[in-house]
Amino acid sequence: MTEPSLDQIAEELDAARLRAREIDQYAGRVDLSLADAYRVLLRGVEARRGRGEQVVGVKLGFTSREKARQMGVADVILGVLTDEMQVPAGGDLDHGAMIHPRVEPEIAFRLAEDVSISTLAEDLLAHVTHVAAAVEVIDSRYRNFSFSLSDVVADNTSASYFAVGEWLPLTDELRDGGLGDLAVELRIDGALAAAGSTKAILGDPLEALAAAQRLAGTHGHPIVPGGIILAGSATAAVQLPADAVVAVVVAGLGTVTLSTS
Ligand code: OOG
Repeated sequence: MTEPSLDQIAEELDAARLRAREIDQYAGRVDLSLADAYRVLLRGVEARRGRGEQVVGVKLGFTSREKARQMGVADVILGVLTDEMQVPAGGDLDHGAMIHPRVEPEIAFRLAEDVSISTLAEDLLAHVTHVAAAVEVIDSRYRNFSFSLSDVVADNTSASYFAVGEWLPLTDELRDGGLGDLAVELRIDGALAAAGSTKAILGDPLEALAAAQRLAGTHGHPIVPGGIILAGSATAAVQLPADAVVAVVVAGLGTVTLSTS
């Protein structure tokens, strides 16, 4: 049997997402290197752009040890966010349009409006202007959320939807260790579903910026003016039920909610 091309893999993953139908992981049947997996990811993004979506940022995965342990992987990964994935804070998601969604408490950074791809050669942190509490919904296109590192990268790091709370200026105090140990809560219908600290995100979420810079520089992710960087989950992911209200509370940064129907 011939192996599918990178374009075919990108198309299969795109179709699985659009139809909300899971597929088998490629590991074990297709030899997909990590570099090729990133090529598949970026082809998938190109297909979405071709349908009118705009890139609004990037997202990290596996920045927390607990998250990496939950999924059995070891490396930090970087996906791409489009405008179609962004839900307004307090917005609603159609649970039936997803396969087996999970939710994660995160923090988000925002880049200055004058940032361009050449910024990648510089210190990305110097171009961050704002920070916010964020919630990410991941929805692996693979059966049972079972994947290898290359599989999950090809699948745009399970990116599905996200919402960002009120943007706060990234003050000198926050730049200077103030983001390093903030309490994080994930609540579903008011009940505590997961709790942790921003410390779980690479020891300090500012480290996520260096990781994003490194991965985007290596694999060619687009970095857009005013772009959002989701720093990765502070806890293990939690199953997202239908007809629920989800709240992420980050001490000092505020709360962001979304609901499902
Ligand atoms: C991959 C995405 C992980 C995070 O914040 O760690 C992620 C997955 O677990 O399906 O977004």
